[in-house]
Amino acid sequence: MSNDKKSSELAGTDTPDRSNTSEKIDQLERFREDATDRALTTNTGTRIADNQNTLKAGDRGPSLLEDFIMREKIMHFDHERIPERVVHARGSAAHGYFQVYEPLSDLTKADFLNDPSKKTPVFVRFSTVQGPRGSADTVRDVRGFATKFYTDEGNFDLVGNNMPVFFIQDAIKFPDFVHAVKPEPHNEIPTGQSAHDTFWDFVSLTPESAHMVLWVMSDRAIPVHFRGMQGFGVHTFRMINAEGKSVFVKFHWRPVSGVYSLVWDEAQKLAGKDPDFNRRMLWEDIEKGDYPEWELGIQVVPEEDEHKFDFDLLDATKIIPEELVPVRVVGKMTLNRNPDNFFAETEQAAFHIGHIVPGIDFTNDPLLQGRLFSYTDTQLLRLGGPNFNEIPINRPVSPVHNNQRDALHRQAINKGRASYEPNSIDSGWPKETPPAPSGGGFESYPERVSGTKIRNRSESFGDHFSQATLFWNSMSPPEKEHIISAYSFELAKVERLFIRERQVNEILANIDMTLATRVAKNVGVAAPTGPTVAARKQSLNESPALSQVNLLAGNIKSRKVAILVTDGVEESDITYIKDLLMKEGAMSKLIGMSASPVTTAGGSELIPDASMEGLPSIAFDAVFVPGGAAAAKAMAADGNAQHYLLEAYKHLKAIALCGDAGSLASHLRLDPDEGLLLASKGGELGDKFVAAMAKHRVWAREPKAKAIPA
Ligand code: HDD
Repeated sequence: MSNDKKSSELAGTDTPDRSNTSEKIDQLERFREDATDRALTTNTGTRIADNQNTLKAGDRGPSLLEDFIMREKIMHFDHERIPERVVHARGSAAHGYFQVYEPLSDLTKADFLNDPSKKTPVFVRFSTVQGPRGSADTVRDVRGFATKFYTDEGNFDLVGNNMPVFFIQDAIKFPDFVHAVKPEPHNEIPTGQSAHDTFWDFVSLTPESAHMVLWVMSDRAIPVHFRGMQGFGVHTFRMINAEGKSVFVKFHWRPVSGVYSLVWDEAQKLAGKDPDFNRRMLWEDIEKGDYPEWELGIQVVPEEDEHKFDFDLLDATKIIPEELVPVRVVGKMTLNRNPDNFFAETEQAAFHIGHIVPGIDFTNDPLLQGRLFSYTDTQLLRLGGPNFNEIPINRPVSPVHNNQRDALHRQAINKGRASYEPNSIDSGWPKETPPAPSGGGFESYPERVSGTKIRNRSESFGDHFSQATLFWNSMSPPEKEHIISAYSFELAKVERLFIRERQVNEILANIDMTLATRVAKNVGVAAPTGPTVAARKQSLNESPALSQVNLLAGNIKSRKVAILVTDGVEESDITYIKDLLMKEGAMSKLIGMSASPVTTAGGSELIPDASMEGLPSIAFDAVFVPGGAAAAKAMAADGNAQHYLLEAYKHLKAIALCGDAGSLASHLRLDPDEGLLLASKGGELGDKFVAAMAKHRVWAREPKAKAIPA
């Protein structure tokens, strides 16, 4: 790649190129193509006169083989698809930047974590794991949260998930796990779901998965928006400072919007009515300038404390509870630009846990170690050879020079005759850079390693249930109910009774007997008699930081409200609520019984943004119904309008009914509660409406809401 300074200025003992990052990004951006005002050409630059007709022998005659224009076009089209990712195939992404708050020089020499004035460009891809590229967004699944930092010292990829643990402890089990969770091999069913025999067969035989499966059965697996998800690096990493001192680190992304989820019925309906729900929200929020933000947090463990926990830091099925090691918030990431081209950017992005920079290093976590092989290997197939880092989205902003040459799809035109080292023909260039303090070349942490060559799992990895129990104990009552429902839903779909029994008796009974007994009853399995594994003494019984109830933002910024309108609606209520929501940073849309204009009680015309069918209540966080006698009467008589309100009520959303619209509550036999609000004027319930939305759901309503048909 020759998009940078002269090599002689960069290598050897020179410091890394610190020229303006935005200049370097501009260099990368030269790959972005805009065809406006440009002639249509072939791939070899010949301008095309006719793009409508194949070259033929006469108007009605046979096509001619010499038509290089048609053949080139069809050939390219025939090869448009590349293999989708074997996991995390369904995803969407955005560009943005990261800025550290304070220099972290005490912990790391990584340049992008030491200069608060520096905006490091990032590209973030969110994904589901199980389903193919075209599957629905809102399925119950882990979400991938992969961040590529284009730092001045090379790319750093933080390839994490929205859950802090993983299903397995050793990478050699990954193909087994993935084969089990993917659609079953004989009929390729089910898509985007773990509710089937092979998944539960595997996890019920693999106790180390107990903790992660509990997370997947929790509300974390059905996020409303990507911007409402936490992210985790999962593994314990190392940071190394300029003095060569190392600490252990866990990475956290904390959404500024707070953490919140769908309810299950809503998630299932969205999968059908808007399979692109998460993708669309990310896109629309960025387009309208409401940028998703996350703070980066780190948990830091000094080397000398490595063995002081009830669990092993190298075991990816364990968290470090925040009550034991608090999360230090160190910077912020903002996503502010949508990709121009899904394929070129999102699909061709190649993340790799092995893309690190000086100041960050690996640990011996056997899951992490195996990933170091897998991510490069998979790109060879997916992106067609070893030059995938030359694809624009994968190019670093720092200079690249080495003696690697040739191979499929090579972009760089390497000058010089020496592609080996040492050489004297090209004066020895490119040369190594010594590590800090004199240079800045990457140096692995000189961890002392010794041991017998062995295939074995350390005994310190042997406790599979204590942290699952910790997670369960930390849930609020509604969250516990949802977990019970999720296990019951999934296991009820497992055809083989012995798999259901094994999961209940050998896994759930070791997490919590109430959980096991309740699920057993729901899936036709005899109640378990007790745990099969003795509980281990733990230093913590609960971790409040794990419950989403404690992770809300306390405001309604970016939330979405449906304002239901029809003829006779009271316009002053609409004006009031729109102003209020705008002030709070929330968004509203006018939803009509059809998409046709409506006439307000005062005689003015309003054009709905969508119809009730077009944007159902599941697309919103709350519903507001303005006053107006004729409007209330029309809605009471309309099945779609009734369904809209009943569904919002069932999904525990805030609902405001103003003036005459209040009669809809009694008509639908809904009792007012802290989220179902009635008042003669919109202005009287604004604050309560905002407060109810800020709590995200009216959990106290849940038992009553069960009586409403889905
Ligand atoms: Fe992985 C993709 C996250 C374990 C092998 N993984 C992939 C992506 C994410 C993760 C977010 C999608 C990246 C993107 O958007 O392109 N994976 C994880 C996490 C893990 C994990 C958090 C455990 C802590 N993965 C893991 C193991 C292996 C892999 C143990 C193999 C031994 N993962 C892959 C892969 C993928 C991948 C096959 C598929 C496509 C790709 O890499 O580029 O190599």
